[in-house]
Amino acid sequence: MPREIIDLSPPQERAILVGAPLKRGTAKLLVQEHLEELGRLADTAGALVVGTLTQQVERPDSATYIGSGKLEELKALIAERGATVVIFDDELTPAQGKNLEGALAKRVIDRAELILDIFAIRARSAEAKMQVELAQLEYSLPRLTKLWSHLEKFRGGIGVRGPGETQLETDRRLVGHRIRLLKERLSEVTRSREVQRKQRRSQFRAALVGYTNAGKSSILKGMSAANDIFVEDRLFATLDPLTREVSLGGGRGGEVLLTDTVGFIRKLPHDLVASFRATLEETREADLLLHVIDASHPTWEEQRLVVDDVLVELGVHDTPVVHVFNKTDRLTLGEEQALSERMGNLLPGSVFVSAVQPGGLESLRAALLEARRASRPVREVRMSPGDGKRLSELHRSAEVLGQRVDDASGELVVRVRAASELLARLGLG
Ligand SMILES: Nc1nc2c(ncn2[C@@H]2O[C@H](COP(=O)(O)OP(=O)(O)OP(=O)(O)O)[C@@H](O)[C@H]2O)c(=O)[nH]1
Ligand SMILES: [Mg+2]
Repeated sequence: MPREIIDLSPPQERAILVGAPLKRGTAKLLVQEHLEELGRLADTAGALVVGTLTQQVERPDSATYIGSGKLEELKALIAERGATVVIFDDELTPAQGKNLEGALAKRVIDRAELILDIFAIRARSAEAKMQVELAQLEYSLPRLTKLWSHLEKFRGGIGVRGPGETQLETDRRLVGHRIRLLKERLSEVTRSREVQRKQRRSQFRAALVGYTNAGKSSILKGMSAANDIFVEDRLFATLDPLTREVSLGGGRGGEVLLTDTVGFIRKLPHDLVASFRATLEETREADLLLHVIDASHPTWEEQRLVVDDVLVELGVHDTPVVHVFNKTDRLTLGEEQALSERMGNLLPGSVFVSAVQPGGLESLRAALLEARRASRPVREVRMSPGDGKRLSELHRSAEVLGQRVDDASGELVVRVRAASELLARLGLG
Protein backbone atom coordinates (compact mmCIF):
# COMPACT_ATOMS: atom_id res chain seq x y z
CA MET A 1 0.00 0.00 0.00
CA PRO A 2 1.43 3.43 -0.84
CA ARG A 3 2.44 5.34 2.21
CA GLU A 4 0.66 8.55 2.85
CA ILE A 5 2.89 11.57 2.51
CA ILE A 6 2.25 14.17 5.14
CA ASP A 7 3.22 17.67 4.11
CA LEU A 8 4.73 19.38 7.12
CA SER A 9 5.94 22.49 5.34
CA PRO A 10 4.14 25.64 6.43
CA PRO A 11 1.52 26.90 3.98
CA GLN A 12 3.02 29.33 1.48
CA GLU A 13 2.30 32.99 2.07
CA ARG A 14 0.18 34.56 -0.68
CA ALA A 15 1.31 38.11 -1.25
CA ILE A 16 -0.20 41.20 -2.80
CA LEU A 17 2.33 43.83 -3.83
CA VAL A 18 1.52 47.51 -3.58
CA GLY A 19 3.48 50.20 -5.43
CA ALA A 20 2.46 53.75 -4.63
CA PRO A 21 5.12 56.18 -5.86
CA LEU A 22 4.86 59.93 -5.46
CA LYS A 23 3.34 61.77 -8.42
CA ARG A 24 6.16 64.26 -8.55
CA GLY A 25 8.98 61.71 -8.18
CA THR A 26 10.80 59.79 -10.90
CA ALA A 27 9.95 56.41 -9.36
CA LYS A 28 6.53 56.57 -10.98
CA LEU A 29 8.13 55.92 -14.36
CA LEU A 30 9.58 52.67 -13.13
CA VAL A 31 6.73 51.44 -10.95
CA GLN A 32 6.30 48.20 -12.92
CA GLU A 33 10.03 47.40 -12.78
CA HIS A 34 10.10 48.16 -9.07
CA LEU A 35 7.13 45.89 -8.46
CA GLU A 36 8.75 43.16 -10.50
CA GLU A 37 11.85 43.43 -8.34
CA LEU A 38 9.67 43.40 -5.23
CA GLY A 39 8.10 40.23 -6.64
CA ARG A 40 11.55 38.64 -6.93
CA LEU A 41 12.26 39.62 -3.35
CA ALA A 42 8.95 38.08 -2.26
CA ASP A 43 9.81 34.92 -4.18
CA THR A 44 13.25 34.78 -2.55
CA ALA A 45 11.49 35.03 0.83
CA GLY A 46 9.32 32.07 -0.16
CA ALA A 47 6.03 33.87 -0.87
CA LEU A 48 3.76 33.49 -3.89
CA VAL A 49 2.71 36.74 -5.55
CA VAL A 50 -1.06 36.61 -6.19
CA GLY A 51 -1.74 40.21 -7.17
CA THR A 52 -0.43 43.75 -7.53
CA LEU A 53 -1.93 47.17 -7.00
CA THR A 54 -0.55 50.58 -7.92
CA GLN A 55 -1.45 54.15 -7.18
CA GLN A 56 0.31 57.44 -7.70
CA VAL A 57 0.00 59.52 -4.57
CA GLU A 58 0.34 63.27 -4.21
CA ARG A 59 1.76 62.62 -0.79
CA PRO A 60 1.35 59.55 1.42
CA ASP A 61 -1.72 59.52 3.65
CA SER A 62 -0.31 59.86 7.15
CA ALA A 63 -2.61 57.14 8.50
CA THR A 64 -2.70 54.51 5.76
CA TYR A 65 -0.22 55.60 3.09
CA ILE A 66 -2.69 54.97 0.23
CA GLY A 67 -6.01 56.81 -0.04
CA SER A 68 -9.26 55.43 1.35
CA GLY A 69 -10.64 54.47 -2.07
CA LYS A 70 -7.50 52.45 -2.87
CA LEU A 71 -7.68 50.85 0.54
CA GLU A 72 -11.16 49.51 -0.29
CA GLU A 73 -9.83 48.22 -3.60
CA LEU A 74 -7.00 46.49 -1.77
CA LYS A 75 -9.44 44.88 0.65
CA ALA A 76 -11.47 43.47 -2.22
CA LEU A 77 -8.35 42.17 -3.96
CA ILE A 78 -7.20 40.44 -0.77
CA ALA A 79 -10.54 38.65 -0.49
CA GLU A 80 -10.62 37.74 -4.17
CA ARG A 81 -7.09 36.29 -4.28
CA GLY A 82 -7.00 34.79 -0.80
CA ALA A 83 -3.94 36.83 0.10
CA THR A 84 -2.26 36.34 3.47
CA VAL A 85 0.20 39.23 3.41
CA VAL A 86 0.47 42.68 1.80
CA ILE A 87 3.88 44.05 0.82
CA PHE A 88 4.40 47.76 0.18
CA ASP A 89 7.26 48.85 -2.05
CA ASP A 90 7.41 52.14 -0.20
CA GLU A 91 8.51 52.70 3.35
CA LEU A 92 5.70 52.69 5.90
CA THR A 93 5.88 54.52 9.21
CA PRO A 94 5.21 52.36 12.28
CA ALA A 95 1.77 54.03 12.56
CA GLN A 96 0.87 53.40 8.92
CA GLY A 97 1.86 49.75 9.27
CA LYS A 98 -0.27 49.35 12.35
CA ASN A 99 -3.29 51.12 10.86
CA LEU A 100 -3.12 49.14 7.63
CA GLU A 101 -2.98 45.87 9.55
CA GLY A 102 -6.01 46.99 11.51
CA ALA A 103 -7.97 47.93 8.41
CA LEU A 104 -7.03 44.90 6.32
CA ALA A 105 -6.80 42.26 9.05
CA LYS A 106 -3.70 40.91 7.30
CA ARG A 107 -0.01 41.16 7.92
CA VAL A 108 1.42 44.26 6.24
CA ILE A 109 5.13 44.74 5.65
CA ASP A 110 7.23 47.09 3.58
CA ARG A 111 10.23 46.53 1.32
CA ALA A 112 12.71 47.13 4.12
CA GLU A 113 11.08 44.50 6.31
CA LEU A 114 11.02 42.02 3.44
CA ILE A 115 14.72 42.57 2.79
CA LEU A 116 15.44 42.06 6.49
CA ASP A 117 13.44 38.82 6.35
CA ILE A 118 15.46 37.57 3.40
CA PHE A 119 18.74 38.40 5.07
CA ALA A 120 17.54 36.53 8.15
CA ILE A 121 16.64 33.45 6.10
CA ARG A 122 19.86 33.48 4.08
CA ALA A 123 22.43 34.35 6.75
CA ARG A 124 24.79 31.42 7.22
CA SER A 125 27.85 32.56 9.13
CA ALA A 126 27.63 33.49 12.79
CA GLU A 127 28.70 37.01 11.87
CA ALA A 128 26.01 37.50 9.23
CA LYS A 129 23.39 36.14 11.63
CA MET A 130 24.41 38.63 14.31
CA GLN A 131 24.45 41.49 11.82
CA VAL A 132 20.96 40.64 10.62
CA GLU A 133 19.59 40.25 14.12
CA LEU A 134 21.05 43.61 15.06
CA ALA A 135 19.44 45.26 12.04
CA GLN A 136 16.10 43.61 12.80
CA LEU A 137 16.17 44.77 16.40
CA GLU A 138 17.09 48.31 15.44
CA TYR A 139 14.25 48.27 12.94
CA SER A 140 11.74 46.89 15.43
CA LEU A 141 12.57 49.22 18.31
CA PRO A 142 10.28 52.07 17.21
CA ARG A 143 7.66 49.50 16.20
CA LEU A 144 7.38 47.56 19.43
CA THR A 145 3.78 48.62 20.00
CA LYS A 146 2.92 47.06 16.67
CA LEU A 147 4.52 43.78 17.66
CA TRP A 148 2.47 43.79 20.80
CA SER A 149 -0.79 44.19 18.94
CA HIS A 150 0.15 40.96 17.12
CA LEU A 151 0.66 39.10 20.35
CA GLU A 152 -2.64 40.38 21.66
CA LYS A 153 -4.38 38.88 18.67
CA PHE A 154 -2.72 35.54 19.32
CA ARG A 155 -3.78 35.57 22.92
CA GLY A 156 -7.32 36.43 21.95
CA GLY A 157 -9.83 35.81 24.68
CA ILE A 158 -12.24 38.26 26.16
CA GLY A 159 -11.08 40.25 29.10
CA VAL A 160 -7.35 39.76 28.47
CA ARG A 161 -5.99 43.20 28.98
CA GLY A 162 -3.42 44.51 26.60
CA PRO A 163 0.06 45.15 27.88
CA GLY A 164 0.34 48.46 29.65
CA GLU A 165 3.09 50.98 29.28
CA THR A 166 5.20 49.07 31.81
CA GLN A 167 5.33 45.95 29.66
CA LEU A 168 6.35 48.03 26.70
CA GLU A 169 9.11 49.66 28.70
CA THR A 170 10.41 46.25 29.77
CA ASP A 171 10.47 45.14 26.17
CA ARG A 172 12.35 48.19 25.06
CA ARG A 173 14.91 47.59 27.76
CA LEU A 174 15.37 43.96 26.78
CA VAL A 175 15.77 44.81 23.13
CA GLY A 176 18.21 47.59 23.99
CA HIS A 177 20.22 45.16 26.08
CA ARG A 178 20.39 42.60 23.28
CA ILE A 179 21.45 45.31 20.81
CA ARG A 180 24.37 46.27 23.03
CA LEU A 181 25.41 42.65 23.41
CA LEU A 182 25.35 42.04 19.66
CA LYS A 183 27.36 45.18 19.01
CA GLU A 184 30.03 44.05 21.46
CA ARG A 185 30.27 40.60 19.90
CA LEU A 186 30.42 42.02 16.42
CA SER A 187 33.23 44.37 17.29
CA GLU A 188 35.22 41.34 18.54
CA VAL A 189 34.74 39.67 15.16
CA THR A 190 35.78 42.89 13.45
CA ARG A 191 38.99 42.97 15.46
CA SER A 192 40.01 39.45 14.52
CA ARG A 193 39.19 40.20 10.89
CA GLU A 194 41.45 43.25 11.07
CA VAL A 195 44.34 41.07 12.16
CA GLN A 196 43.79 38.83 9.13
CA ARG A 197 43.65 41.82 6.85
CA LYS A 198 46.86 43.31 8.17
CA GLN A 199 48.67 40.12 7.24
CA ARG A 200 47.72 40.61 3.61
CA ARG A 201 48.41 44.32 3.53
CA SER A 202 51.15 44.13 0.95
CA GLN A 203 49.01 42.66 -1.79
CA PHE A 204 46.88 44.62 -4.20
CA ARG A 205 43.24 44.28 -3.27
CA ALA A 206 40.15 44.74 -5.41
CA ALA A 207 36.58 44.42 -4.19
CA LEU A 208 33.59 43.42 -6.29
CA VAL A 209 30.63 45.62 -5.48
CA GLY A 210 27.31 46.07 -7.22
CA TYR A 211 23.60 45.55 -7.37
CA THR A 212 22.34 42.17 -6.22
CA ASN A 213 22.35 39.54 -8.98
CA ALA A 214 24.73 41.54 -11.21
CA GLY A 215 27.15 38.61 -11.30
CA LYS A 216 29.78 39.47 -8.68
CA SER A 217 30.17 35.91 -7.39
CA SER A 218 30.17 34.55 -10.95
CA ILE A 219 33.07 36.86 -11.78
CA LEU A 220 35.06 35.80 -8.72
CA LYS A 221 34.35 32.20 -9.67
CA GLY A 222 35.46 32.77 -13.25
CA MET A 223 38.59 34.65 -12.25
CA SER A 224 39.74 32.25 -9.57
CA ALA A 225 38.63 29.02 -11.22
CA ALA A 226 37.19 28.04 -7.87
CA ASN A 227 34.18 25.78 -7.79
CA ASP A 228 33.12 26.36 -4.20
CA ILE A 229 31.62 29.77 -4.83
CA PHE A 230 27.88 30.11 -4.52
CA VAL A 231 26.08 31.55 -7.52
CA GLU A 232 22.33 31.66 -7.79
CA ASP A 233 19.68 33.43 -9.83
CA ARG A 234 18.09 34.81 -6.72
CA LEU A 235 18.57 38.09 -4.90
CA PHE A 236 21.10 38.19 -2.07
CA ALA A 237 22.81 34.90 -2.82
CA THR A 238 25.94 36.22 -1.09
CA LEU A 239 25.95 37.70 2.41
CA ASP A 240 29.46 36.95 3.64
CA PRO A 241 32.53 38.44 2.04
CA LEU A 242 34.88 35.97 0.42
CA THR A 243 38.42 36.77 -0.64
CA ARG A 244 40.40 34.78 -3.17
CA GLU A 245 43.84 35.16 -4.61
CA VAL A 246 43.54 35.54 -8.34
CA SER A 247 46.39 35.10 -10.76
CA LEU A 248 46.40 37.62 -13.58
CA GLY A 249 49.14 35.97 -15.57
CA GLY A 250 51.98 38.25 -16.54
CA GLY A 251 54.64 36.52 -14.50
CA ARG A 252 55.77 36.53 -10.92
CA GLY A 253 53.80 38.65 -8.52
CA GLY A 254 50.85 38.80 -10.92
CA GLU A 255 48.40 38.04 -8.14
CA VAL A 256 45.72 40.22 -6.64
CA LEU A 257 43.26 39.61 -3.87
CA LEU A 258 39.68 39.76 -5.07
CA THR A 259 36.82 40.10 -2.58
CA ASP A 260 33.19 39.26 -3.26
CA THR A 261 30.66 41.20 -1.18
CA VAL A 262 26.96 41.39 -0.40
CA GLY A 263 24.88 42.98 -3.15
CA PHE A 264 23.02 46.26 -2.84
CA ILE A 265 19.44 47.05 -3.75
CA ARG A 266 17.04 50.00 -3.94
CA LYS A 267 15.98 51.15 -0.50
CA LEU A 268 18.40 48.92 1.31
CA PRO A 269 17.43 49.48 4.94
CA HIS A 270 19.86 51.82 6.66
CA ASP A 271 19.99 49.54 9.68
CA LEU A 272 21.29 46.79 7.44
CA VAL A 273 23.93 48.97 5.83
CA ALA A 274 25.03 50.04 9.29
CA SER A 275 25.26 46.56 10.72
CA PHE A 276 27.00 45.16 7.63
CA ARG A 277 29.61 47.87 7.90
CA ALA A 278 32.13 45.44 9.38
CA THR A 279 31.65 43.02 6.51
CA LEU A 280 31.98 45.84 4.06
CA GLU A 281 35.19 46.95 5.71
CA GLU A 282 36.91 44.83 3.05
CA THR A 283 35.44 47.19 0.50
CA ARG A 284 36.65 50.20 2.39
CA GLU A 285 40.25 49.04 2.42
CA ALA A 286 40.41 47.94 -1.19
CA ASP A 287 42.83 49.61 -3.60
CA LEU A 288 40.23 49.35 -6.33
CA LEU A 289 36.49 48.83 -6.56
CA LEU A 290 35.07 46.78 -9.39
CA HIS A 291 31.53 48.05 -9.77
CA VAL A 292 29.72 45.17 -11.48
CA ILE A 293 26.70 46.14 -13.57
CA ASP A 294 24.22 43.78 -15.22
CA ALA A 295 24.31 45.34 -18.68
CA SER A 296 21.37 43.20 -19.79
CA HIS A 297 19.04 44.55 -17.10
CA PRO A 298 16.43 47.08 -18.27
CA THR A 299 17.08 49.37 -15.28
CA TRP A 300 20.85 49.03 -14.98
CA GLU A 301 21.28 52.79 -14.99
CA GLU A 302 19.09 53.22 -11.94
CA GLN A 303 20.86 50.26 -10.28
CA ARG A 304 24.19 51.92 -10.89
CA LEU A 305 23.06 55.09 -9.12
CA VAL A 306 21.72 53.07 -6.17
CA VAL A 307 25.11 51.40 -5.78
CA ASP A 308 26.90 54.75 -5.99
CA ASP A 309 24.66 56.07 -3.20
CA VAL A 310 25.38 53.13 -0.92
CA LEU A 311 29.11 53.51 -1.58
CA VAL A 312 28.86 57.13 -0.47
CA GLU A 313 26.94 56.01 2.62
CA LEU A 314 29.79 53.61 3.37
CA GLY A 315 32.34 56.34 2.87
CA VAL A 316 34.25 54.61 0.06
CA HIS A 317 33.62 57.14 -2.69
CA ASP A 318 37.31 58.10 -2.85
CA THR A 319 38.53 54.67 -3.92
CA PRO A 320 39.18 54.36 -7.67
CA VAL A 321 36.41 52.50 -9.50
CA VAL A 322 36.35 50.44 -12.67
CA HIS A 323 32.85 49.84 -14.03
CA VAL A 324 32.45 46.25 -15.15
CA PHE A 325 29.54 45.72 -17.53
CA ASN A 326 28.67 42.04 -17.15
CA LYS A 327 26.31 39.64 -18.97
CA THR A 328 27.27 41.08 -22.34
CA ASP A 329 26.52 37.63 -23.79
CA ARG A 330 22.88 38.63 -23.47
CA LEU A 331 23.35 41.72 -25.67
CA THR A 332 23.45 41.75 -29.44
CA LEU A 333 26.73 42.81 -30.99
CA GLY A 334 25.15 46.13 -31.99
CA GLU A 335 23.86 46.79 -28.47
CA GLU A 336 27.24 46.03 -26.97
CA GLN A 337 28.99 48.36 -29.41
CA ALA A 338 26.53 51.19 -28.75
CA LEU A 339 26.95 50.72 -24.99
CA SER A 340 30.72 50.70 -25.14
CA GLU A 341 30.73 53.85 -27.29
CA ARG A 342 28.45 55.66 -24.87
CA MET A 343 30.47 54.58 -21.85
CA GLY A 344 33.71 55.54 -23.54
CA ASN A 345 32.64 59.13 -22.87
CA LEU A 346 30.59 58.71 -19.73
CA LEU A 347 32.64 56.22 -17.73
CA PRO A 348 36.05 55.94 -19.35
CA GLY A 349 37.97 52.82 -18.41
CA SER A 350 34.83 50.66 -18.29
CA VAL A 351 35.23 47.02 -19.26
CA PHE A 352 32.72 44.71 -20.93
CA VAL A 353 32.67 41.11 -19.80
CA SER A 354 30.73 37.91 -19.57
CA ALA A 355 31.27 35.73 -16.55
CA VAL A 356 29.79 32.69 -18.26
CA GLN A 357 31.49 32.76 -21.66
CA PRO A 358 34.90 31.18 -22.12
CA GLY A 359 37.46 33.97 -22.24
CA GLY A 360 34.74 36.45 -21.34
CA LEU A 361 36.74 37.95 -18.47
CA GLU A 362 39.97 38.75 -20.31
CA SER A 363 39.35 42.50 -20.48
CA LEU A 364 38.82 42.55 -16.70
CA ARG A 365 42.08 40.69 -16.15
CA ALA A 366 43.88 43.26 -18.27
CA ALA A 367 42.25 46.15 -16.41
CA LEU A 368 43.25 44.65 -13.06
CA LEU A 369 46.81 44.13 -14.19
CA GLU A 370 46.96 47.73 -15.32
CA ALA A 371 45.45 49.10 -12.09
CA ARG A 372 47.85 47.02 -10.05
CA ARG A 373 50.82 48.30 -12.04
CA ALA A 374 49.65 51.87 -11.59
CA SER A 375 49.17 51.61 -7.85
CA ARG A 376 52.33 49.60 -7.21
CA PRO A 377 54.99 51.12 -9.42
CA VAL A 378 58.41 49.52 -9.72
CA ARG A 379 61.07 51.74 -8.18
CA GLU A 380 64.68 51.61 -7.13
CA VAL A 381 65.30 52.62 -3.55
CA ARG A 382 68.63 53.05 -1.79
CA MET A 383 69.56 52.25 1.78
CA SER A 384 72.54 51.30 3.84
CA PRO A 385 73.38 47.57 3.58
CA GLY A 386 73.14 47.30 7.35
CA ASP A 387 69.54 48.56 7.37
CA GLY A 388 68.06 45.14 8.05
CA LYS A 389 64.89 46.53 9.54
CA ARG A 390 63.71 48.42 6.48
CA LEU A 391 64.90 45.69 4.12
CA SER A 392 62.90 43.04 5.89
CA GLU A 393 59.86 45.33 5.95
CA LEU A 394 60.18 45.65 2.17
CA HIS A 395 60.34 41.89 1.83
CA ARG A 396 57.31 41.51 4.04
CA SER A 397 55.05 44.23 2.66
CA ALA A 398 56.18 44.73 -0.90
CA GLU A 399 57.52 42.73 -3.79
CA VAL A 400 61.31 42.82 -4.02
CA LEU A 401 62.36 42.24 -7.63
CA GLY A 402 66.13 42.44 -7.18
CA GLN A 403 68.94 44.00 -5.20
CA ARG A 404 72.58 44.96 -5.77
CA VAL A 405 75.26 46.96 -4.07
CA ASP A 406 76.26 50.20 -5.76
CA ASP A 407 80.06 50.02 -6.11
CA ALA A 408 80.57 53.75 -6.00
CA SER A 409 78.52 54.58 -2.90
CA GLY A 410 78.44 51.23 -1.19
CA GLU A 411 74.68 51.60 -0.85
CA LEU A 412 72.21 48.79 -1.27
CA VAL A 413 69.95 49.39 -4.31
CA VAL A 414 66.67 47.52 -4.15
CA ARG A 415 64.31 47.18 -7.10
CA VAL A 416 60.88 46.91 -5.61
CA ARG A 417 57.20 46.98 -6.61
CA ALA A 418 55.53 48.78 -3.74
CA ALA A 419 52.70 51.11 -2.82
CA SER A 420 53.89 54.70 -2.55
CA GLU A 421 52.43 54.95 0.96
CA LEU A 422 54.68 52.13 2.14
CA LEU A 423 57.82 53.75 0.75
CA ALA A 424 56.81 57.06 2.27
CA ARG A 425 56.25 55.42 5.65
CA LEU A 426 59.72 53.87 5.50
CA GLY A 427 61.26 57.17 4.46
CA LEU A 428 62.22 55.72 1.09
CA GLY A 429 59.72 57.60 -1.09
N1 LIG B 1 24.00 35.23 -19.08
C1 LIG B 1 24.78 35.53 -18.06
N2 LIG B 1 24.40 35.23 -16.81
C2 LIG B 1 25.23 35.56 -15.80
C3 LIG B 1 26.48 36.20 -16.00
N3 LIG B 1 27.06 36.41 -14.81
C4 LIG B 1 26.20 35.93 -13.88
N4 LIG B 1 25.09 35.42 -14.47
C5 LIG B 1 23.93 34.82 -13.79
O1 LIG B 1 23.31 35.81 -12.97
C6 LIG B 1 22.82 35.24 -11.76
C7 LIG B 1 23.40 35.95 -10.56
O2 LIG B 1 24.78 35.72 -10.50
P1 LIG B 1 25.63 35.87 -9.15
O3 LIG B 1 27.06 35.70 -9.52
O4 LIG B 1 25.08 35.01 -8.07
O5 LIG B 1 25.30 37.40 -8.83
P2 LIG B 1 25.78 38.25 -7.55
O6 LIG B 1 26.07 39.63 -8.05
O7 LIG B 1 26.85 37.55 -6.82
O8 LIG B 1 24.41 38.29 -6.73
P3 LIG B 1 24.17 38.45 -5.13
O9 LIG B 1 25.16 37.61 -4.40
O10 LIG B 1 22.77 37.97 -4.99
O11 LIG B 1 24.30 39.91 -4.84
C8 LIG B 1 23.20 33.75 -11.83
O12 LIG B 1 22.09 33.05 -12.33
C9 LIG B 1 24.34 33.73 -12.82
O13 LIG B 1 24.46 32.49 -13.47
C10 LIG B 1 26.87 36.49 -17.37
O14 LIG B 1 27.92 37.04 -17.67
N5 LIG B 1 25.97 36.13 -18.33
MG1 LIG C 1 26.92 36.84 -4.92
